[in-house]
Amino acid sequence: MTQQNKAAAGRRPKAGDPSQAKQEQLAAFTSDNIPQLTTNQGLQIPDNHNSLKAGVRGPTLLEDFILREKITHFDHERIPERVVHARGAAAHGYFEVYKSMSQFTAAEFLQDPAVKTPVFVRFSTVAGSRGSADTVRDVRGFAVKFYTQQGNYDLVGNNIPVFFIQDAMKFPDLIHAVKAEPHNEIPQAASAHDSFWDFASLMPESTHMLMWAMSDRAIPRSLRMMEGFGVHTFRFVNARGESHFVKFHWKPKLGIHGLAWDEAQKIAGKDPDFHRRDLWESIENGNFPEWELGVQMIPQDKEHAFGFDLLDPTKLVPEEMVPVQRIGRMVLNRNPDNFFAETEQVAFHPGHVVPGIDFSNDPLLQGRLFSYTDTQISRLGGANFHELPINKAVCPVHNFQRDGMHRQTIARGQVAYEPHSLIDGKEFRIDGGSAGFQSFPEEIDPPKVRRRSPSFDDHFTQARLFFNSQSVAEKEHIVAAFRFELSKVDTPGVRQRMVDNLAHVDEKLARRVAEVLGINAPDAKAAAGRPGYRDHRMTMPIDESPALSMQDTGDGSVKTRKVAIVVADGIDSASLKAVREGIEQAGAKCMVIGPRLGTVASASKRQVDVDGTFANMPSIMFDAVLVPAGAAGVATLQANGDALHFVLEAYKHCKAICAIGEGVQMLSSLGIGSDPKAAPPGVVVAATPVTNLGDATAALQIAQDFVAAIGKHRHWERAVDGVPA
Ligand code: HDE
Repeated sequence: MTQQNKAAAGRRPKAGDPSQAKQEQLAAFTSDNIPQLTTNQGLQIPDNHNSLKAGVRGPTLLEDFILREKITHFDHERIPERVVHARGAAAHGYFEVYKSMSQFTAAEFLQDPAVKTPVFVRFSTVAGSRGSADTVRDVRGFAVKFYTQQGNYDLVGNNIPVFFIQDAMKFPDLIHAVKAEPHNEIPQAASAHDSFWDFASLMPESTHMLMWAMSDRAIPRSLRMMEGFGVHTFRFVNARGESHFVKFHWKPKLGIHGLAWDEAQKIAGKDPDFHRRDLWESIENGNFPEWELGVQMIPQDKEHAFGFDLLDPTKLVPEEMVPVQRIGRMVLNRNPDNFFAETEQVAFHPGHVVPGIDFSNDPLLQGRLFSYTDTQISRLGGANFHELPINKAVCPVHNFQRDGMHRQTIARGQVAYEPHSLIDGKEFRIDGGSAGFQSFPEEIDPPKVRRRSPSFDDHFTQARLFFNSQSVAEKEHIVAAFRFELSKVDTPGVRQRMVDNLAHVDEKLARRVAEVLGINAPDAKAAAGRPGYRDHRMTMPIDESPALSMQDTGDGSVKTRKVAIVVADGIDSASLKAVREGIEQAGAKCMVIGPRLGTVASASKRQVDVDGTFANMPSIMFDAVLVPAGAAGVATLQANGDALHFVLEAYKHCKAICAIGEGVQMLSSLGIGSDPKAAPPGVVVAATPVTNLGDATAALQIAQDFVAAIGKHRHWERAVDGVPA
């Protein structure tokens, strides 16, 4: 680790010590030296409650410079929100490489496993405004800023590996179509409206990305449980100037998991901060989210070996064709101290690269290289946004750029130009040798054209590959998502055009989507006759790519999963104890949910603390539900509509459910199969209260079965169409 890196890492508060900032604040306020309120000039303020008036009942005086300063500052507190990715949450952490990548890249932060490079990561939704809900159906931004000794490197990616469009020229159109419609600003943070599907149906190149956006990838269970992708093809360049094309991946340790769509919509109302709260709390609790950085590397001379174009951002490189090598890991271990100063003011840019990482000619990436600095200038108020603490490089920065709004640096001396000789009489030179960033000297000598490469003309093969690679349940969710979205489109012609396009992905998919939309059966030929349609089919050597499915990802761990224990007066608390312990030992968090806050009295007159109510902590806040034993308690629960809804809704959302003793009757009364030998997938039934089993091993077994069921995330194979929750 270099000295500077050590210093940078050392400056940061101890990882996982959430109380540090609070303690510092508390210390300041409890010492004898309580900080005085002052104006921004440092003038002590004697009274922060009353403005200066002509008499106690008289008008406020313009003279009140203290009031004026305070109100003026308040009036200017807001800055423009990001034009896309406005809603986000972020965290600090570090990245470390497993072994030197010098064979492929000269990037210094990818050389030494002993170096911990500080990172700041911002996750976001794309379409919604800053105050919109977290769990909407949308792509998630996954932007990582590495504070390296060679300058800041930003990997500004998404949780979906392809994009809607192939050329930056279409980006403003895409965003205008997907954001709320301009005449009435409806709907907020949703793609389910006419203008988005109008555009998408007229841009068949978006079909592959639409398949991903309609999958559960677009409604993640947690920001900690999603993949990240650099999307474009980049280059690694080593010290000898040799280049490999590279695709970047972030692989989450916890696997890739989604919500149920009904659940996602309900959470958007009940807890719009669901994802940012989850990220914040897991870091506060020391459960640091972790990803591995993966790369797919393709030698320069294999550029044309794939049947699709590596420069086309609507295509991915299947992992079965080029394996992902995991080269390092990233851990997020510190929450920001101040949302505005860090999460809001952070300025990412795909053009923030370091020596050894370079661009490809992907026309979408090329456009991005312009956009990001440009947008920061209006969003952050000028050209000096790189001086904000969160954006500042940790290595020395030296150039002759000067002045501008809010300049922090005080540049000294007479010389603000280059070349120069006035400083010490010698000529100042920039090292023109091999040091610093060198663009890969790709040979280019083409004519100027405003055209799309014909190698970008296949719009459906990879959409089909994605669909073919999904599990049965995942396919069902995609059908349901298309149905939902298109049913929100008022214009039948748009619905028709979209299903006609889908017929080129999968005939059955298109037919099933069309069935509920009050339109004609999909017409592949009609789609093929429309402008924008291209189907220059490329040969893919594979029909399926298992790596594209979310099923069975992660290590089955239940760490940080949330389990609700439903209670009422008369519950058998003893029956709970061993099972609860087993769940908590496995790393899940249990919360007791009842009809009211405070306590309920167990059958043996013990007071059981209640953490939340059926109303304020509904089942959608949990991954699993435990119904304990106790005849009186279960009878009370069965008479409570909210409690019944709680369990049934969790069942409908395919969550793990465990019932013990009389709790099993509650399942039966809800129509949930409760025969221990033939319980539905993910339902663990112990007809005898654990306490009566007289055997700790039996309790342990129930806990283990329940933990295993929670570890599978959701039991999507469960038949729940008829469940009325
Ligand atoms: Fe962005 N994008 N983008 N984008 N993007 C922005 O920059 C843009 C694209 C992505 O957490 C903006 O600072 C253009 C692809 C993320 O702060 C803006 C094009 C991918 C974030 C912008 C694209 C992304 C942004 C808005 C097509 C995945 C949030 C605010 C040529 C690889 C970063 C800002 C954060 C943000 C422009 C396409 C990812 C306007 C012109 C493809 C994760 O500059």
